[in-house]
Parts: sequence; C-alpha cells; structure tokens
Amino acid sequence: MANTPHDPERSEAAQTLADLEAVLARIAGLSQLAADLRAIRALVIDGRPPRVAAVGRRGSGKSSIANALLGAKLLDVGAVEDTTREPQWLDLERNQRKVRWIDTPGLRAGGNAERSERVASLLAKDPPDVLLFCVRATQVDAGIDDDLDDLKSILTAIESRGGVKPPVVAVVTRVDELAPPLPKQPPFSEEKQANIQKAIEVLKRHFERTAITVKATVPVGAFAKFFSDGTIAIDWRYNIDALASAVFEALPQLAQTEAAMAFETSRTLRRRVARRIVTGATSIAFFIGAAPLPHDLIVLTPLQGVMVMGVSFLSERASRARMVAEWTAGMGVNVGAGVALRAAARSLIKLVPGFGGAISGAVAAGGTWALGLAAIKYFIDGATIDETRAEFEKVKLAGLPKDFVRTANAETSNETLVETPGSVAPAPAHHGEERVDEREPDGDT
Ligand SMILES: Nc1nc2c(ncn2[C@@H]2O[C@H](COP(=O)(O)OP(=O)(O)OP(=O)(O)O)[C@@H](O)[C@H]2O)c(=O)[nH]1
Ligand SMILES: [Mg+2]
Repeated sequence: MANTPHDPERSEAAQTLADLEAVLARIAGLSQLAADLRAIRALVIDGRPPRVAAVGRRGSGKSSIANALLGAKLLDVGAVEDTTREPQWLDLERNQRKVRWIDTPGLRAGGNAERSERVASLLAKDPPDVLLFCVRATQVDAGIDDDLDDLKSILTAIESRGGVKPPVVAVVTRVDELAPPLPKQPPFSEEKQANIQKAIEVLKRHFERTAITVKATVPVGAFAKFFSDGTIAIDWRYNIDALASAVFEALPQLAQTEAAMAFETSRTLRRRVARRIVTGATSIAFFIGAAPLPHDLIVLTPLQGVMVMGVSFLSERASRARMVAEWTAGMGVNVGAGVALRAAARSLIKLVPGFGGAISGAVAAGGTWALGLAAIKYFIDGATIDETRAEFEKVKLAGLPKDFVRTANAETSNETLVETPGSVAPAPAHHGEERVDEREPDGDT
C-alpha cells in the first residue's frame, strides 16, 4: 500500500477533504477550485509509488542511477549479467517509500528478437510513468542508431497496445569518463564540462534527426561505493539532483509525493510538493473568503488542517510525531484540525449560499498562506518553533503576493493533471497533453 505510513491521519485528511469538496461543489462559482482540490488530493492522499523504467545498453549505468537517486545500494552494479535475465518490476524501498523500477538491457544485446518482444510487452502491459533512456557519455554517437531504434520500438509497442506513451528523460551517463580522464570526481575541470556539453548536443541532434521527443536531457555521474549497510562510502555523484528533478517533473501528480520522499536529494522536491499544496489551499481560501458563505472559518480551519497535515507528511519521518506535537502547541493550530470540525463542515453543506462573507478573500488567503509557509519552514526546512512563529508573523504582515491569484491559476493550468477516482470535476478540456492515470492506487479498497 502506498500510504500505510500515516494511515489514520490520512483517512482523516481524506474525510475532511471530501467534506470540503462537498461544501464547495454546492457553491456557485467555486467549481474553478476543482483543480486545486484535485491537486491536494493527489499529493496528500491518493499518492502511489512512481514507476520508472530505465532502458539502455549493458553497462550504461542504469542500476547505478537507481542507487544514486535513492542514495543507497539497492541494485547490484556491474554484476556479471545473465543474458537470459527476465526483466521485471522491482520495488526499491527507501525512507519507507517505494519506487517501482524496471531496468532492461538493450533490446539488441545478444540480438535476441524474442527478448525484445518480451520487454515491449511487459512495458506495454504495465506502462511506466517515465522512461529513462540511458546513454553512456562516450557512446552518444557510436552505435546510437540501435539504441534509438530500441527506444522507438518500446514506445511504439506501448502505444500500439493501447497504453499511454510515457515521457522520455534522456540520461547521459558516466560523464566522468569524458576527457580529460582526471579528476573522476566532481567538481570537473572546464575542459570536461565543455565535453559534457558537447555530448549533450550530439545526443540532442540525434533526437532531432530521428524525431524523438524527450522531456529533458540530463548528464550525470553515478559512481559510488557503499558500506555493507548500504549507505554511501565513496560518493562521486554528479548532477543527480537535476535528474531527480527531471524525473519528478515528468511524473503524474499522483506519484510525485512518493518520489519526493524516496529520492535522496529530495528536500527541494519535497518543498515543491509542499508549495503546491499550500498554493492550492490558499487559492481555495481566497475564493471561500470572497464567496457569500456563512461561517467562513468553519471551512477555513479544516482546509488549513488538511494543508498543514499534507506538509507534515513531507517531513522526515523519524521525528515527525514529536514535530506534530510541538507544532500544535507552538502554533495553536492543530494538525488535522478537521477532526473536531467535520460535523460542522457537514452541516454547512445544507447552508447553500446565504449570508454575506464574514471575512474577505484576501484575509482568508493571507492567513492560509502564512500558515502554509510557516509549516514548510518547520516541517521541511527544520526551523525551530520560534523561528516558525516569526516566519508566520512576517508573512502574515506582508500579506498575499500581489499577483497570487493570477500566478497560482497559471500554474494550475500548466500542470500535468491526472484524473483520480475522487476528483470532483472532469479536467478542463484544454489540457491537451494531459495524462490519464488509469490505475487505482496500490492496495486501495
Ligand atoms: N566511472 C563511472 N563508472 C560508472 C558510473 N556509473 C556506473 N559506473 C560503472 O559502470 C559499470 C556498470 O554500471 P551499472 O550501473 O551496473 O550499469 P547497468 O546499465 O545497470 O548494467 P547492466 O545491468 O549490466 O545492463 C559498473 O562498474 C559501475 O560501477 C559513472 O558515473 N562513472
Ligand atoms: Mg544493471
């Protein structure tokens, strides 16, 4: 199950969010909040592990990349390869989070047509969210046509069996091997950096020539040695953050939280997820405040509760329970404030528009925004509770960014949306590139 770590709280959050959805759905003009609610639901509640497939020649560094992303030795590297090895999905576990990973040797390796068929049908049956096309830096030119053919045939196979073509992230691997040979560990000399740039350009030209679309082309070094407990002893990783970001960006929202938690260099990613939750909650607060809704606060408080809970889920797990207690005492805002207020929210459903709003949209949103940024500072950046309180006061005083509404809406309409079973409204028709996630979250009942 994707979400076992915080289950009771998460179902509390799910309930509260369902109540909010029900309330907001009844109020004319608030249907525009569907995308924000859907985003919060996808990021906080319905998350599932990302599915990542790496394709590339033998020894191109696929397994090393998985280890580098998760920061631990989870896959064997440079092992003597059994050529008949069956490709299969593996669960890589890190921080009690999972990444589903499959790596497949070059389809041509061994010239085995049957294998190529097996790989294609496996990926077609269970399509990855993102395909990592791994090319060794010293091989961006030599023999690349076979690699590109492999990539194309996998994409075609997925598509021809009715699957959604996954986005491709090209990874130029083992960049330390480009000239000059030393040093092998970053930071690299200017000459090596120039050669890395050249390799990227060569590969990009091959993509153009063969009309293959990739979302990003990322150069990496993934060389590392591990202690017997799996932690890193020698760390010559290069640019793995950028790869983590590129993978994260390519994922559907449903899989982003889990990826942000599992990837080792993940604070930036966790902060990005948290910002999305806070932005969504703030937009909702803005419209709640502006709408002719009685008892704004009764809706705002559970909304803020869900927001803070969502951010707290993104903290490092070991100390989370203590942090939640300290936050509640220090900020006077309960994590999971939905508990006491659920009944009130329910009764609101019956009160379809009545009296004038008690507080303005800007005030409602400003408070939510300040609380959300404070939660990020505390749960993700590791600030003390005093610093957090100071941040809250500072942001509250500064108010909502002037262009918040416009910017937040622009962000929403650009983003990769996914349909989830709990979504309140169909996604707007103009999302031409939207990817539909047809699978239920693992273990959901
Ligand atoms: N110098 C250097 N060596 C690397 C790097 N990444 C991987 N290697 C080495 O390259 C060899 C192959 O790496 P793997 O990660 O096993 O490559 P793979 O693509 O999984 O290989 P197969 O599973 O056999 O297809 C190993 O000896 C790694 O230590 C890198 O960035 N720099
Ligand atoms: Mg391998």
